Amino acid sequence: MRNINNTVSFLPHFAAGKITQGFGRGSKELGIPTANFPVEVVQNLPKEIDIGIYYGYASIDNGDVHKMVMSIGWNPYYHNKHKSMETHILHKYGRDLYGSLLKVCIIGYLRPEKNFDSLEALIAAIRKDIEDAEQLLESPENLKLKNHEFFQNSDNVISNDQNGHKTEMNGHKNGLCESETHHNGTHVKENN
Ligand code: ADP
Ligand code: RBF
Ligand code: MG
Repeated sequence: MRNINNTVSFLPHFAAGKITQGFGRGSKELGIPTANFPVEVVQNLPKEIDIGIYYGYASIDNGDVHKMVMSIGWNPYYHNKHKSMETHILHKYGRDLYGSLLKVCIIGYLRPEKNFDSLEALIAAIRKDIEDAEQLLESPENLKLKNHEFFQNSDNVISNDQNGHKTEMNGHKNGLCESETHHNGTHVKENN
């Protein structure tokens, strides 16, 4: 049984890693490029954060912070075998970003991941996610996270969010960032 309330209590969640190659379907087939995190970052996601579609903010190589939508899951439409975290940044870069450092702050849950009868239906659903995210990310409470120190620091980052989660990032190892999440005093060690 899904418990989205539990997921939401683990947000916002901060994650970072170098962008890896996905299946090349995002931009070609859908017109919506999605930057993929390495498997290690996916494995570091607290298990309480359920699969589904999320919104938040993202930056590339510590540059400007933009709105984003993210799919966490198995892409049932494509029958993927591996769980993925795919970020579509609401900004036109006009170039490939493979190997760049992607930082995300996952703020809220939009909807469960679904299967669709057609590619058109999947694209329409993602367009609606983007519209919803555009609006939600204008709220003063969410805009505070756009200016979070997580996005401002270029190396060691220790951040505490309003739910008492603490994310420590100790530089980059093999292109990845170490991260630890502390939740209500419980120490959750995540392996890299
Ligand atoms: P892949 O299957 O390799 O992830 P996609 O077709 O999904 O390929 O395209 C994603 C790639 O497009 C990203 O890895 C990044 O290099 C590039 N890209 C350019 N603009 C964006 C953007 N606004 N959001 C996400 N990725 C982008
Ligand atoms: N894939 C699905 O199979 N079902 C979904 O409901 C779904 N929703 C998505 C929502 C967003 C905002 C994004 C960025 C992607 C979503 N995807 C979904 C993933 C999509 O299938 C994926 O980006 C492509 O397969 C390219 O890897
Ligand atoms: Mg992709």
